Formats: sequence, structure tokens, C-alpha cells
Amino acid sequence: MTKLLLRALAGETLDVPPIWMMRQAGRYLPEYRATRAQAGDFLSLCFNPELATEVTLQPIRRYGFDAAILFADILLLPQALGADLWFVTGEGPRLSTVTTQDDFDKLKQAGEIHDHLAPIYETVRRLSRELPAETALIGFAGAPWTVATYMIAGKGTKDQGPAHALKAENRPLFEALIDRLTEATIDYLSKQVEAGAEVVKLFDSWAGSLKGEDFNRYALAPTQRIISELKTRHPGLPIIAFPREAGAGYIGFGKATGADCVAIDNSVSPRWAAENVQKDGCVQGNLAPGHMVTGGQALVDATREVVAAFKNGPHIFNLGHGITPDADPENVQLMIDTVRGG
Ligand code: 1CP
Repeated sequence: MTKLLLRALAGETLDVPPIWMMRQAGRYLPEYRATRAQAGDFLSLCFNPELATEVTLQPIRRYGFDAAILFADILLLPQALGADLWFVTGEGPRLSTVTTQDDFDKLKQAGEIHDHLAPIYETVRRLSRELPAETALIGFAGAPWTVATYMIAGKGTKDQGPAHALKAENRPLFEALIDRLTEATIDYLSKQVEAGAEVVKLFDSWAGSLKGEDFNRYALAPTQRIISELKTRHPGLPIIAFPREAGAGYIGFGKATGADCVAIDNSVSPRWAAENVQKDGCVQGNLAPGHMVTGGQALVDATREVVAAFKNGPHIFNLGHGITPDADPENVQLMIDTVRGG
């Protein structure tokens, strides 16, 4: 097993950590903008295996990252379950909402998603043929809570208010939605693995808004169920969990869920994460994405700080969240050179 990413996920402490970047195929890259224009719009790009493969490979060609992440979106799963999905330019995603039993009853069963998602599996198959031998292929899905927040609100929200409201007002319906998403996510990720994904990552971008027992029930428990079922179906499959902004909830999250690696956002210090999270196994993170915009000596210093904090245990170097469209591609190169060159 030579791929650096897989070695770190297996618990090995490496001299130089493997590197990849959330949203590494994205609007900060001119070649991405060109291919997206060719596709017409974002969803057409996601469902075009040839072009989705191309944009996944672009950052690998340019930077030689240690991992490629399938180009897709967490909101394709609700669409496969029957929700309408569209993107409003300059604003973001819009979905038909699920707030009543009637809305829920119209959703498809978990096993019925695959016809819609077939082009995504085809992209994974192409990538597993075309990637360089040293580059690992990561598949992904949103975690049930995060996907539910978009399905309930019909869009992205600052505080996930509509999802918290449904949870308070109609808990059986809310829990039925979480269960349906949990089952569908298992089937979706399982197909990605069959198509060639070597690692899967669960993005729980809004985990931080779940407090106390809600965090255990709706972030931790569904993640644990997905991981346990995936590992039964695919023994040895490495899994990264990202309960973003979990704070103290990061402590013990890997052990409790069975995740091989816990991805850390940049609201916690790398030193804290090394002491409290990396002591249990591999961690991923956590340079602030803003450095990809501002660059300079501050980028170099912060990158060195992340590398130094995690150097005594298994670590995958990444940002604490996705790179933003205003980032400078040269700053990404400076980050990589700093990680690899000291
Ligand atoms: O080209 C464009 O204008 C579309 C921008 C874009 C991109 C590049 C969206 C819309 N999605 C994606 C791709 C994407 N999304 C990937 C591809 C792989 C990669 O390079 O990393 C991944 C892993 C995601 C995951 C995703 N989508 C998350 C979880 C991670 C995170 O950022 O917290 C979430 C919350 C989404 C929803 C989504 N999709 C797109 C946008 C703008 C959003 C956020 C909407 C909001 O909350 O307001």
C-alpha cells in the first residue's frame, strides 16, 4: 500500500503528510470555470461523467495532490430521492421542501436512488481508471443532518432554523427523514465504493448547530450507523468523518463512530486538536481557507504551525473548510511547497 493518503488513514505517522483540499475543483481555478461554462451550469457538470472527470483531475494535474475527490454535490442525493433541485446564480441551491408527512410520503425509498445517480457512479469508474497510481480517490456524501437542513429549509440557512423547528414540532417526521437519509447514504456510498472510490468522507457541515443530546442523536448516531454498515459491506474501507464546528464534540468522535479519521475545521487550534483528537487516531485539517486569499508570510507561518502540531501522529493536511472562489491559485502552490519543503 503505497498511496500516502491510505497510509495515513491506516494510522501511520509520515514525515510529510498527504495533502488535498476541500473544494479543490472549484471556481478559483480558471480551467474549472472554462469547463463549467462548457457544461452550461453546475448540475449539468455534475451529471456529465466526461466533464466531471475532467474537473476532478484539473487540480491533480496542476498541483499533484495526494487525493482526488469526486466532483459532485451533497444535494444530488435529495434530488435522487425526488426533491426538485436548482441553483440560483449568486445565491446558491434551492430545493422543494419537506416539512409535512405528505411531503415525506412522496420521497423515494433508499434503494430507488440509483438510476438517477448512475452518471455519478460512471464518473467514479472513469476516475479510478484515469488517476495517477499514487493518487487516492475519495467518494463522499453529506451526513443526514446536514442534508436534512437543506431539504427542510429548501435552501442554505445561517442557523438551520427550519430544521431545528421541525425537530421541535414534529420529531417523528424529522426522525423519519433522518432515517431515510441514513439508509440512502449507505446505499449511495456503497455504490461509489463498488465503482472504485477507495475512501469515503461524510460532510456534516452543520453538525455544530446540534447541541447536547441532539448532537449524539442526529450527528453521531447516524454517522456511526452509516460507518458500521459500510464497513460490513466493504471490510477495510477507510472513512473520514467531518462533524464541522463540533468543538468539544470532536473529542471521542472517531472512537464512537468508527471513523478512521476525523476532519477538523479551523475554529479550533491545531495544538488543541492534536492533544484531544489525534491522540485517538488520524486527523485531517485544518488551515484557515482565508490564507488561500491573503497568502504571504502569514500563510507560510500558519501552514508550518498546522504541520508541526500534528507531526507526531497520523495526519492528512487540508484546509478547515472549502477553498473560496476568490482564492489565488499561487497561494495553493505556496501552501503545498511549505508542507512538502518545510
Ligand atoms: O461552480 C459553482 O458555482 C458551484 C459551486 C459548488 C461546487 C464547486 C457547489 C454548489 N458544489 C460544489 C462541489 C462540491 N460540493 C464538492 C466537490 C468536491 C470538492 O472539490 O470538494 C463537495 C465535496 C461539495 C460538498 C457540499 N455541497 C457541502 C459540504 C461541504 C461544505 O462546503 O460545507 C455543502 C454544504 C454543499 C451544498 C452546496 N453546494 C453548492 C453550494 C454553494 C453549497 C452551499 C450552499 C449554502 O449552504 O448556502
